[in-house]
Amino acid sequence: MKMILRWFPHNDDSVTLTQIAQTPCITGVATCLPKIPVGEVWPLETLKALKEEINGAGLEMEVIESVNIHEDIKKGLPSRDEYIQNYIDTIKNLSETGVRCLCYNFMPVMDWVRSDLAHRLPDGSYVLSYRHENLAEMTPLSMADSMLDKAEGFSLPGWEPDRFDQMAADIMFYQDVSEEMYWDNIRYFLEAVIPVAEAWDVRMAIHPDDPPWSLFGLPKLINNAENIRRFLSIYDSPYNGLTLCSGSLGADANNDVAAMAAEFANRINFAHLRNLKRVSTYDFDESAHPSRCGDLDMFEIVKALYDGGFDAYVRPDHGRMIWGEVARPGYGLYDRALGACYLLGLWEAVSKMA
Ligand code: DNO
Repeated sequence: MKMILRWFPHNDDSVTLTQIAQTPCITGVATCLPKIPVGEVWPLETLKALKEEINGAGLEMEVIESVNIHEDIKKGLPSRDEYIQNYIDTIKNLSETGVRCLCYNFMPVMDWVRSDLAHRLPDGSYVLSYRHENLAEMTPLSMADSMLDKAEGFSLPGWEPDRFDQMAADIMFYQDVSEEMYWDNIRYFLEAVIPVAEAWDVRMAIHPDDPPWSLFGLPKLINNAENIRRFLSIYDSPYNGLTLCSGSLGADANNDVAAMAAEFANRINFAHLRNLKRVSTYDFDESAHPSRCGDLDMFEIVKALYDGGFDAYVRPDHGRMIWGEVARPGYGLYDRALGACYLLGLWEAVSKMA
């Protein structure tokens, strides 16, 4: 198991590589090139320069989060072949730079969603929170505005401004896309891309839908054990794997995240481990990582991974904003560093108990 932290390049992060390297037992970062428009090939030279910078700080660049998928691929349009070819070329460039794991998602139109990126808890810390009714009342544009409004001037992964103009039209488009049609589009992508990932030794790791239920009538498919089973069986290869995101899946109380960790352990190529507190069926606040701070039993999840033979990348996920830190929501240093140490402690405990 390798413990890593997410980091954004090109002066778009309040956290430095040196700070990450000084955090105990962190071996590398999960990073990205957010300025490259979705659908274009990630250039080898840019990747090499990024790797050099990261390696220079004593850290590895083995994980990319994320290469986003062009909407035409998700929509199943004829132009998808061109974008799939670009995705394939990007995978080859990533491989040549030493990347071994690629986290991505297949969420239509928008990536993760929250109604408040700075929800104040009684202890004065700030967390990401989700209130379903507040979101249902918003338009996609007002939602994007409210997300960016609290981003402290940093870019928000998955909320790149170049998506905004198209959002309303894209949402309309998907009203006629059935879940089975969307499964077909996923299959088409996997059948083209996974053989290349195998040949170039880059393990793909699909991120679950966050939240794991539908909003604006959009298809959401990577959201529970049954659908993940189906997804993994579409292309039965360790290179067609999962990012087990405990916080995304765990927002739905029907999802037993530890059971999923146990069942899918040998197909989990990346784990995002964080906790949350459910407020009602479709409402939740993110929380500090330890089990007693939220509704998820982090010990059971880590134990299930360990017992299942999991041997890939883990990162703490969104942290709270604490100790007066100003950072991209969810991605400050302090609470994620606390989370990493806690998760490393759990891992050491379960491995010594085994
Ligand atoms: C949010 C992240 C997501 C994730 C993508 C993966 O903070 O977990 O943006 O990186 O969904 O493609």
